[in-house]
Amino acid sequence: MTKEVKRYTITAALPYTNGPVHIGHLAGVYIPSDIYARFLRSNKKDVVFVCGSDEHGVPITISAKKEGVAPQQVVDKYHKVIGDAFKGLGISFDIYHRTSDKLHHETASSFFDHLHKNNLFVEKVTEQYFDEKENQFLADRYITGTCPYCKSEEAYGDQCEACGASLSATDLIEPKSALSGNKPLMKETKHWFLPLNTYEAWLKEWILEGHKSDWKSNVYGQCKSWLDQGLQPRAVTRDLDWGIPVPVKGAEGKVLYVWFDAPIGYISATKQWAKDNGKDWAPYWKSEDTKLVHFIGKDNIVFHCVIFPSMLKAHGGYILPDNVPANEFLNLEGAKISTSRNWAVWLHEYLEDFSDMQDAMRYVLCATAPESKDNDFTWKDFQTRNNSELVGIYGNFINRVLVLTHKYYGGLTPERSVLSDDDRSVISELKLFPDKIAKAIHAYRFREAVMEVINLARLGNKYLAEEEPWKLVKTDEARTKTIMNVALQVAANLSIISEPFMPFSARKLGAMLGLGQLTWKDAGSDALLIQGSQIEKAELLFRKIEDTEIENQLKKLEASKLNNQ
Ligand code: B3M
Ligand code: ZN
Repeated sequence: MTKEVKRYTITAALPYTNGPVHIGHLAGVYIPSDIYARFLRSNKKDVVFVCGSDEHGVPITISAKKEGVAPQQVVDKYHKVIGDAFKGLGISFDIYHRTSDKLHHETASSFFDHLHKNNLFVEKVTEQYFDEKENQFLADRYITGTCPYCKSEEAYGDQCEACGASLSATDLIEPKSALSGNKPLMKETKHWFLPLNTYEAWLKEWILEGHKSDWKSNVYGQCKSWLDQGLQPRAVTRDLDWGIPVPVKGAEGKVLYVWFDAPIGYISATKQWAKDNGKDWAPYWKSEDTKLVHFIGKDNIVFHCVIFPSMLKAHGGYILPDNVPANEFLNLEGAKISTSRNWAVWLHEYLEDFSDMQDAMRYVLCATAPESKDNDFTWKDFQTRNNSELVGIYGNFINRVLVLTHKYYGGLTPERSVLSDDDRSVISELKLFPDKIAKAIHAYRFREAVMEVINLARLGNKYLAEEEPWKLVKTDEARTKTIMNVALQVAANLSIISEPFMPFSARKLGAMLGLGQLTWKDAGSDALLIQGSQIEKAELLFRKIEDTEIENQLKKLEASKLNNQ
């Protein structure tokens, strides 16, 4: 018996603030999570949608060293760039927090302290790679080498980004320091370990039995291969001077491992949001009638399905994620997106170059999302989908309906008289769309869901093409009015069901139709627009993308390829 859900806590992976976000992040995490949050809000659910900047971790200290500035300056810069870019694309977080914030330090520190005080860590003195020249221990990201699994020469000490394998530094072949380039030596240091092995049996029960049918196969498969290999204790502290100090006497110079503190960032973000909005944060993380969903990319699966749940289980009193619908990777023009090689479409740059086309990117990245396997973004396909689907189908339908309503009736919704069989079949098909889309969204199949929006616009176009009101307007006024009334109801429905996916054009369409704030329960109705209601002048919902605009983008990519050779 499925439990009643009273509220939803939706988390989106916290982007590292050592660079801007790109279309791969959007397709993998931020667009699906935003669609899910907007859809639930449209259904009047109690939702908190949290994200924030992931400001610790070694990549940031590497960027700071490269730029010759303090890590705080690096994170301040990109926290703003990323936060502004998300706003620009309509990613509707209830809060976009940050892990360098005091409240997060307190939250993560007391979380660690609780586990430590209850002896839930294993303390171990181990040998770690140490860079003599830099006189510092090397955290995982400061060690590069060859991946033992896929032989990629750019693997890091904690993870291989090429094949997603989670690594320990000692797994690397021919390790070298990312600071000095020298071969590191081994030196003793004490760290605190989360004994994942003690949670292995429980994780197998909770995931491999409990989520066999509702977690996506790419997620379930990665969890299974991880659990089948057996879990080892995992260090949750590091020898670093940037991060959250380990709250234990004698642990000076050590900080919480970034992947220990970052997921707790979801909790501290919720706390801040609750404080800002006079709410109690606890039910969103502690009540069994809360549905917790983590939106992430596939390289974060082990942290969100194995490590963070083990931390929550160890701590006690927290709920566990109901689902972790991770997406696979998006490639760009046939190559892996790479921050270091600047092979990416950066969100903040897209918003500058296509300032009026937020929904086009939202639509295309949703329609081509790597939901079950890696996918490829090409600028040509982006132009084609925008021009043929958004402009050619959806925009064209809306424009025809509004132009004809103004031409025939001065922009007033005409009355409807006797319905024909065709009218009835359109109206009965219309009623099915909200549930079809809802079902797909609840199953995290956003590609399928957004195609139904286009299918409703297709239905509208087909109806107009078959009924040809322009041929009847002089001879059969009552019939023409009925056709235009039905077509207007289809347009009104599109303003509701498109909102989670394309909020900018949905708002514009709603305003043109003179509709108030409609919600999902209004969708499916064939009486959203009453007779005589004023329809505003038709404005284009979408514009065509010219070949020159695409050529410019491809030139930009080629230039970055040349700069990185
Ligand atoms: N900062 C994102 C990444 O691996 C990582 C997510 C943290 S979510 C708690 O790119
Ligand atoms: Zn690898």
